[in-house]
Formats: sequence, C-alpha cells, structure tokens
Amino acid sequence: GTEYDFQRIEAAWPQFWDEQQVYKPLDDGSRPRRYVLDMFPYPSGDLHMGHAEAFAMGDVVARYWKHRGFDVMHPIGWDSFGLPAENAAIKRNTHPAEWTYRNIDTQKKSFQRYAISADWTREIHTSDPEYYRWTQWLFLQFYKHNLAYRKDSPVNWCPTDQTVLANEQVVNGECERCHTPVTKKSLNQWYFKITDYADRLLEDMKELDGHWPERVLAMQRNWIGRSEGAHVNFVIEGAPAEGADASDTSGRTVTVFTTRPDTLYGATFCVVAADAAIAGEIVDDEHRAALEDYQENIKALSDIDRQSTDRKKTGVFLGRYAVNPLNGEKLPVWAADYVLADYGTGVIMAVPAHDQRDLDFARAFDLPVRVVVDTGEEDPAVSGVATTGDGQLVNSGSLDGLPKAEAISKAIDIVREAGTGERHINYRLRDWLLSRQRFWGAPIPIIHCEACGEVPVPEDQLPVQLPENLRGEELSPKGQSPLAAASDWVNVTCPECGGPATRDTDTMDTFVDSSWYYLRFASPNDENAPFDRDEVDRWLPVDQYVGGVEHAILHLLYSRFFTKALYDFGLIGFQEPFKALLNQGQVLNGGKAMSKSLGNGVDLGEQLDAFGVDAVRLTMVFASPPEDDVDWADVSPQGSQKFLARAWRLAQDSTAGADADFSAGDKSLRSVTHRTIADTTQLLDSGKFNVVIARTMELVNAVRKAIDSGPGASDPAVREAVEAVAILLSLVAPYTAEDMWHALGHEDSVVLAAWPEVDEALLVDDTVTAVVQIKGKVRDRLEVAADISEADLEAAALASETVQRHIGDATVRKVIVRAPKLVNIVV
Ligand code: ANZ
Ligand code: ZN
Repeated sequence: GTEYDFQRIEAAWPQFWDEQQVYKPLDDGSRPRRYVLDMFPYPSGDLHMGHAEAFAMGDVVARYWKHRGFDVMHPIGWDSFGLPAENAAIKRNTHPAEWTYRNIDTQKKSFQRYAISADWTREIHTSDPEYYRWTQWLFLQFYKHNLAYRKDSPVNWCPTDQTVLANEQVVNGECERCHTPVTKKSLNQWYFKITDYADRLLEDMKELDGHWPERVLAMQRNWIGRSEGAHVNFVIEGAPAEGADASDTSGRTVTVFTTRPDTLYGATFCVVAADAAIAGEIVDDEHRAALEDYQENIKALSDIDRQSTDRKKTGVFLGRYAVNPLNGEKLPVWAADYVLADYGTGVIMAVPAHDQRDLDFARAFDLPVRVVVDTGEEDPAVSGVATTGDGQLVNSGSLDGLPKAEAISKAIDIVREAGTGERHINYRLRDWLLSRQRFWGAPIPIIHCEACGEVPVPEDQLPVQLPENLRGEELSPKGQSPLAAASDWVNVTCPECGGPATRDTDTMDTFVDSSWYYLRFASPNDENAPFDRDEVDRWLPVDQYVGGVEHAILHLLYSRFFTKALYDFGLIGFQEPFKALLNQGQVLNGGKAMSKSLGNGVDLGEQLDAFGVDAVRLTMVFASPPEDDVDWADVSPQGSQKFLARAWRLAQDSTAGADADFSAGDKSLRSVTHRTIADTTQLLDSGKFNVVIARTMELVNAVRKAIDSGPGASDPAVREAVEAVAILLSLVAPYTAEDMWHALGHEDSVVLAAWPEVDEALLVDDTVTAVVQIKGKVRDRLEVAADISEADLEAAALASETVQRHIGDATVRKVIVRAPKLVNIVV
C-alpha cells in the first residue's frame, strides 16, 4: 500500500508471527537465556488501559533483549481463581468456571491483538485442575515441613462477603473489595508459617537493592517490621498462675516486649490487650464485668482505629498490680485497646514520659508520669509530649548517667542475669492466613478423621477437584465454605484408617496460586511435578518482573517466601524469585485514576479502533518514564499515529537494496544513526523507554531530510537508518515495524533482527557549526567538518546562497577565516 493504514497492517502480520513462532524461545542453549515476566492478569472481563500500559512496558524489555541476542522467555497465563467469578456465578446462576473461561477467551483475543510478544504455548490457568493439583501438592510439602498449620484465632471477617480476610485485605478497617467494615471472629484457620522466614526475607533484600524500586523494598521492610528490644518478665500478684484454676492466687508471670528496656524505671503501669485471653485470666472479680463490657465495645474496631493517635484513649483497670523486676515497684495493670493482642506478647510496660500512646493514656486516667531519660526537653507531664530522643538516664538506679544506647544494653544485662528477661527481636509480620471459606479456589488437600486427626490427601489422589455440580445460590457463603454443603464431596473414607472422614472445606487464598506460577512457566505441561527442575535451573530466577506497585507487599513477599521454602525443601536452587522489578505507573484521565464513579474511564478497545494498536502502545511508552503515571488527557495518540505514518513512509521511500554497502553511505546521516543506536542502547539498559522514542523521532526526521534534501532515497545510509528505525520501533509498534521491515525487502521477522552494531568511529562528533558574518552581522550557519581547512571553509561560506544574497552587488574586500568556527566577510 502507499498510505499508512494501520488496519491493513494489523491484519497482515499475526499469522506470519504465529507461523514463524517468533516468540517461542529456542531453548537450545545457543544463546544466553533471559526470563521476562509480566504479573499475570486476573480475567476480569477485558483488557483495560492499565493492562495496556503494563504490558507495553514489559514488552519493550522482552523484545529488546531478543534483539540483543538473548533467548527470551516471555510467558503469559491467568490468575483465574478468585471472588469476582464466584460472585458473578451466584448472580447469574452459573458455575464460576463459565464466567472465568469466557473472560479468558475475550481477554486473550485482546492481548493477541495488542501484540504482546508472549509465548502463548506456555499459557496456564491457575483454576485448571492440572495447575491446582500442584498448588495442592505444594501445600502438602509445606504441611510436611511444619510450615502449614491450623489454629483458632480471631480473624478479620467481612460480614458481606462472609469470608475471612487477611490483614492486608483490610483497608482502613474495611473489606478491600466491598468496603464493608470488617469485624473479628474466632475461627480455626490454616496458616503458612511465613514468620519463620522473617529474618531471611529481610536479609536477602540486600540482593535486590538497586534492582527493585526503593519504595517497594521500604514497604517490605516495614511490613516485616523488625524491632530490636527485650522480653522482660513481670509477676502479677494474686492472679492465678498460667493454666491454674481461677481460685489460684500464686501470681501470674507475664512477659512484655519493649524496645526501650532502658526506661524500665520509668514504667508506671502495665497494659494488656483487652481482647487477649490473658485479660480475662488475670482480672479480679470486682473488675470482671467492666472488662467484659469493654471487650464488647471494642469488638468492631480495626487495628488501625485502635492505634490511631487522635482517638481518645480508653481502658479498664483489672484490679491487679505487676512487680517491676528491676526495682520491685508495684504497677497497676490495665486492659486497653491500644495494645494489640497479636503484636509482641500482647502486654506492655507503659512508660508515659517516653511513649506518646502511654502518655495519652496516663493523662486520660491520671496515672503518674516519670522522666527517666533527660533529653533537655520540657517535662512530658506538663507539655503532653513524650520525649523519645537520646539523653542521660535519671531516676534509674545503676543506669543513671548512661546514654540511651548503653542503658539499653545494661538493662538487658541486668534482667538477663536476674533471670527475668532477655534480648529479643520482634517482627510485625504475622503468619499468612491462607484458608478462605469460599468456593472458587484450590481446595485444601486435608482430610479430617476422628480417629487419625488431620490426614494429608495422598499425593496420587491429587488433585482434590472442585465439585462441578454447584450453581448460583449454592455457591453463596453462609459463614462456612460452600463446599461444606456438597455432602457427596465432603464425606470420604480416611486414607489412613478407612473410617468415615470429611474433607477440609476451605479453599486456598489465591495468593497461594500466584506464589509459584513463575516456576510453572518453565514446564507448563509437566504432569509429574509442579515444575521440571532442569527447566527451572535453566530459566529462573526471573530476570525482569513487571507489574503494579499494588503488589509491592503481599504477592512479592509471598512469592519470596515460597521460593525460600522450596529452596529449603531442595526443590529449587535459588532463594530470590525476581532479580529485577519494574513498577509501571498508572494510567490516569484528567489527573485522576479512572473510575466508574468519576465517569472518566477510557475504553481501551475504542482507543485501539480509533488509532491502532501501535499508536496506543507508542503513546503509553512515550508519555513518561515507565514508572511514572500517564495522564491520558495529556497525550496524543493522534500524534503517535502521525509519527508512525512518517516512519513507515521512510521504508516505502528508501530504495537502496538489501545488499547495499552501508559504509559507502552518507557520513553525516550515518553518524546520526549510530549515535542514536549507541544512546538508545544505554537508555534501554537504564529503563528510559520514553527517551528512546524521542530519539527515534529525531532519527526519523534526519532520514526524511536526507531523502528530501540530502543524499537522497537511494543512499545506503538511508537504508541503514530506516532499518534502525524499524528495529527501534519494533519495541513498541510491532505491526508498523514488521511492515517496514518487509517493505525493505526482508523476509524474516523484524522480531528476530539483530540489534544494530554501533561503529564507534562514526560516533566521534566531527562536525561543528561555523558562523558566517557579513559586515559583523551573522548571516548564515554551516555544518562543517571539524578539521576543515581554511580554504575549504572560505569556499563553503562564499558558496552559500544566503551569503550570496546578502553580498548582492557589493564587492568582497576581505575574507577573514578562523577555521572551523568563523568566517567574516568584509564588503
Ligand atoms: C516500653 C517503652 C518505652 C516502649 C518507651 C516504647 C517507648 P515497635 O517499635 O513498633 O516494635 N508495644 C509492644 N507490644 C505492643 C502491642 N502489642 N501493642 C501496642 N504497643 C506495643 O514498638 C515496640 C514498642 O511498642 C514497645 O516498647 C512497647 O512499648 C510497645 F519509651 O515498651 B515500649
Ligand atoms: Zn482415620
């Protein structure tokens, strides 16, 4: 065709790419391997602007590395278990699989139109029995290694979704999906013991430094929340000993976690979490009713509310006193909500002078405030502001005079020697609550037998398949898993004793599915194992992972935990799954995230219809650095389309044949081309994709100029430059680039084209701008060789049409030449 027609081009190449299997890795060891992975999509309906951006970024990397001679694996699959499918099925009286697999069909077509360089032969679905069989198998490995266990615990409960939520799924006290305020409920739940890995998860982040976004590392560090301090034992006088009858009065030893053992002399009361079992165990009879009232009142509060500094402090006295092991002082014991049951030991020593929360509490209940670190600031009892900085210890017996750090060490020594405490490192990280009372997930492969207890489903009986006959309302949660109602499915014989037994009816958090999928891509059809060790050794870890910052904590932390555990099980040979991480920005519209309620959504399909895939992709990449947001209101897909047409036209115009000798081409265009390749190579290596597009645009302008008013369309340098343009464009505009490549006479795909080699000699910046003055006025500027002779420069100046026009009829009296920068003509 003679006009740039994106519809024709989009129709022309997909079949060719398929036939040539251009996106399938060779996997023959002839090239070094690289693994590029986009966070796999949830099949929510159809591709949207967010996918379009994320996948455009990942594709730049995958395609670039391929040009650079790597054997690239760039797989794609579906995170296809999850609540939306189930809710849709309930509403439409169908099975979640129907909604899920229909969405996958639609979305896959869109992905293919969007021309991601994905190897579709490796496509996986986490909701396929062929996949979740191995999710279950992996669960059993965790179980066998004592990393999966059940316990009764207060859990976050969404009354609307009727399901348990992980802490992370509670956002500002609300269910992240339906925004219902979350309540607490005590349930027997499955957990993964991720806390065993807290230290390694933290420690190994060193390897990721510089390769992952700093803010993601910071978020993970914060989530793991390592605190150094001490455990110190206090005896609560008169309370029953642990496990003893309520009538026992021998005293209860409780342990507090403190990061400030130096302030032990400043403790003026103790606080237990009001909802911790211990509160009810130690309270005296007189105060029991008040405690129970209080417990009822705080039930609905989220941890965030409870710890909020603007909320008025509340609590109840328990009628007991705890003995400070350092000085024997008796401290009143309170129960309050600002102390959390599941952090540290759930009991604290309160030091109001040096901890703001304790100070607020002390002021609310008129408890004493005693300064033990003199920081030189105003007395907290007066100012209402706790002092937390360094200073000299006072009112602290043998600690007096020491600075904070030394006092911390010494206090720990003292309690350790007295047998009443020890150094302790505490983590904020909790074990991973993985069971869900929902249908559309991988069933937990455990059988409960009255005689044998928990019995793992024998591996040869995996997968434990979801029942296929449940529909609509039968799937709706009723406080227990919908699976519990499927009695045919639930009732089984015990694999150990053959007696009657029941299946576990919980399904796994879908984060379990996504914690190992990157391994499955190495051998997606393996029927004997979750993954083939040899393939995994060849391809993993992932060289470049691409996805949204919304997964900064959970998915990445869980995947890192899985990798470490599988390493410990001897199943893989590395401990970090993702060597490098790119968080692409969001696509906004009018400066705001697109949303239904704002009515500012942009439909990707409409954009693709109007401007073509390549123009949309190019716009995404050109708009900003990959990690920044793109505001669709500020960009111009029309402009991108025009640019693509201009670039495409160059390939139509260039007439030098495939056998052209580039070295014979026009030198100045050649140096622009080679400078562009050298610079864009560096820019790509450092992730500045938007600048690569800008440089490609400049190169296109230079070629146009060379064709129209330079050496002309047949110059080999023009062909060389157009080839470079096609290869650069193939990173973001695969259809246009392929069409250009073939217009240039190539028969293979541009996807497979080698990255152009830079001729260093052409990079030497050997032209300069010479200024031509007539009677002292600048009249022209000439691009000349840096080593031009005075005579040549004078001749070039006098030959300039502009200069001749200015000289007119006048006689040239004198020409002063200062090569290579200046020519001064005196007339
Ligand atoms: C006495 C003290 C004095 C404290 C002082 C701090 C400052 P991070 O750093 O977050 O680990 N704490 C311990 N367990 C708690 C719980 N379950 N709920 C609420 N607060 C709890 O915080 C550790 C500090 O938080 C601990 O050190 C404890 O107060 C409090 F000048 O002990 B500290
Ligand atoms: Zn049994």
